[in-house]
Parts: sequence; C-alpha cells; structure tokens
Amino acid sequence: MKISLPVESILNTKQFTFGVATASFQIEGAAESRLDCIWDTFCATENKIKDQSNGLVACDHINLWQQDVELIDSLGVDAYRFSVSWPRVINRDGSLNQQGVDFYIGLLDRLIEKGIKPFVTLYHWDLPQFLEDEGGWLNRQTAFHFRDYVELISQAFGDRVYSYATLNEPFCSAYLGYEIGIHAPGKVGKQYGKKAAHHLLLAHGLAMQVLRKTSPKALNGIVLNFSPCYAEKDTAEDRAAAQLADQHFNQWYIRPLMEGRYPDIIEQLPELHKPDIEPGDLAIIAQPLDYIGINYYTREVYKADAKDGFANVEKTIMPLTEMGWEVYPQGLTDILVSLHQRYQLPPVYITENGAAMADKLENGQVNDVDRVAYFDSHLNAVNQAIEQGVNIQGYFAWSLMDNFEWAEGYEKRFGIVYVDYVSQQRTIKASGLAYKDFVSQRHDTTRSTSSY
Ligand code: IFM
Repeated sequence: MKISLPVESILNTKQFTFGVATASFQIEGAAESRLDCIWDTFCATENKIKDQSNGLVACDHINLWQQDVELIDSLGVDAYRFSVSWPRVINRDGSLNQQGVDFYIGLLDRLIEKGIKPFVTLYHWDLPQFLEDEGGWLNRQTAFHFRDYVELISQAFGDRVYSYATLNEPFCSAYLGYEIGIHAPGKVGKQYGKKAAHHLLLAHGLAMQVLRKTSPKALNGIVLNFSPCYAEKDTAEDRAAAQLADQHFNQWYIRPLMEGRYPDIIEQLPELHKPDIEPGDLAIIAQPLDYIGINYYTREVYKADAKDGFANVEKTIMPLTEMGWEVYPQGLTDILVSLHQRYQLPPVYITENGAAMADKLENGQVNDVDRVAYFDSHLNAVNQAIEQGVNIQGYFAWSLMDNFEWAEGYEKRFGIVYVDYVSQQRTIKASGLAYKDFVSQRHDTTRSTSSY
C-alpha cells in the first residue's frame, strides 16, 4: 500500500511543505522540571482520563529529543510542528525559566542544522495551573499574560523559528474545556464556552501584534480545527440544523479572525452565554495573518432538534477510526473549498490530519494499512481542493509518534511511529514508511540546509 497522487499534483513537488506534528504535553514528560498545568490537575482528578494516565513521562521526549530529531530527519520531511509548553518556559512571576527555554533553543538549533523548518505552536492547551487558579480563559487577564509570554519567548528564540501559530484549536480549549468539560480544566456550562473562546481569540490577536515586532520574518498565524457539518436528511429542517451547528463550532472561530465579527447567531444567544466583548477587541482579533492552519479529522452530521436547534447524529457509516470518527476525505475538500469561497483566506497549511487505528507491533513491525489508506485519501482530498483554487502550501501528519491522547490517555494511537511506553522504543509503522517514500520521491527542489 502506497500514497499516490496524480503526477501533475503540486504535492509531488518540493514546493509543497510536508511535515509531522506533535504537542508538548502529549510527548514531553519531565513534568517535575516545569510548573503544573491544567492537564496535570485534570489527570489527577478521578475518572477524567480513560486509562487513568497522565503526562508525567509521556514519550519522554525531554530526554529523548535528540533521537527524535534523528527520527524526523530519517522520514525526509521538510518541517516539524511542535508546541512550546508555557509552564516549562516561565516562572510563577512571569519571567523566563532559562532551563526550559534552553531545551527549545537546543531543539530549534538541531532542526535548523538538519534543514527541517520549525513550526512552533505557542499554546497547545497546557495553561499554567496558577493562571487557571485566577480564572483561566474565563479571566480576560489571561489573554494579556499570554501576550507577555509570547513576547519573552519569541525574543529568546530570535530568528530560529520558521513559523509561529499562536493557538492550536481554540474551539477545543473553549468548548471541550469550558463548556462540556471533557478536557481540562473541566468546567461545564453554556455560560462559559463563548466567554473562554473570546479571551482565547483576544490572546491570539494580542500575540499577533507582538510577533509582528519580534519575529517579522516568520510566518505568523493560528491553527483552527474544522469538522464540516452535514444535514442528516435533505430537508429544510436538517439543513438549518447543520448550518446552526456550523455557526457555533466552525464559523465562531474563523469569522472574527477574517471579518472582525462573530456569526450573526450572537444576537440570539441568551445574555448569559454571550462573550464579554470590550470596544476594540474585534479589531485586535482580526489581525492580518501570514497563514491559517487547518486541522481536519472527520465530519459531523446533524438533524433538527427542538431543544437546541441541532442534534448530533450517531456514526453508523463505516469505516470508523478507533476514535469512532468516520473516515470522510470528501469533508476535507468540502471545508477547504467552502472556507475559500466564504473568506479571503491567507495561504493555508493543513497543520493536522491523521487517524487512530488499532495498531499491533508484531515481529518488530506495525502494518497499519488502514492509516496508509487514510493518508492517501486525505492527501488526494487536499489535491482536489488545490485544483478548485484553494492556496494550500503544506501538510502535517498527526502525529509523528503515538502519544498522550488527552481524555483517551495512551489507548488511542495516532502516530506514524509506534511507541512502546515501557521501553520508550520507537518503531516506524508502515504508514511512516509510506509517508517517507512519498515525500522522498518529490521532485523540483531539494531540502535546503541554508538559513531562511
Ligand atoms: O491529539 C490531538 C491534538 O492534540 C489536537 N488535534 C486533534 C488530535 C487528535 O485528537
């Protein structure tokens, strides 16, 4: 099983960036050498994580990072997307923790030496616990603390970073973390979700203003996740339900960035559910972006519902991944094309795409053919979107290696590299080999080791 794209596809050239992605809390471990974050607290709370695990060791990347960089290099990819752990690089008083900063500088320098472009996410969900104790993302001040952290860390990194993303998937931080409570910090209530979302978006805008000054040469942007919304039946009621869900879960995050306003449904929200918007906030949020990162895994299907206006339809269409998510590559083309038609998008990077599968390590090999098929169909979906006019510049496989899958613990494996959590042995899966073969056969330009 191989990954194969039409011969003329830009994805077959080295003009298109291919990478692998991870996030700090999911791989780093070494929790004792940083401040606590909301995920440490969440993991320590009973019944929040399926296998009762935590991020104390994870993939031990803090100790094994040099071999992990060798691994990334061996895959032949152009770029590595990782996140900085905010609680690892700052002290309680907001000053920099030099030991934490040095870890990332070492990593950045090694990547640059290898000619691998560093794509750095500044917030991938690990909010310092002391800030949560002051209200977390429900407290407007957290946005300003984020701005200050971004200023210090981007100055410390100098010109080493190829691309910054301010936030990863603010929908997940706000909705999963502060509205339905299945992610840290586990708050539940419709009065919280959109307030948290607004402060996250404000944090993004403030950080963009900083990055323009501290890192003017980097590609600066944000990463959003999208699950395109489809109607169960082709009826006016179900179509309206799908559109409403889309406003809440997708457009709520992108429209303020692109147009400086929230979707019109804001007018119908009960006062209590509305975000606390101060004059000037939306102009800060709508800073110009050098790129937008789009994460895609699956679609959602909705039907009309008397109580909330829409209700999620349970997945019955096969195949499903181990997460219970439908494999639906057409959804990736659809969301890219519809966003392109609706907004003046900056260049797009697919910053995450991948699948959890029931991997088995047998005789030193993982034959994850279903994941190879997933990458093949989704890369072809990206190609389709490009053919329909979307300016897509790169693609990152989620994930470089199996890791801590949040509330699912270590039971769900997304890696193209298998991790044995007892020995910390890494084994490249068939999907990793297929990805490597695909990226290595591209033509036109060569991976450069020169500075950018
Ligand atoms: O593992 C996560 C990642 O941290 C954010 N995007 C979705 C992935 C799979 O659930």
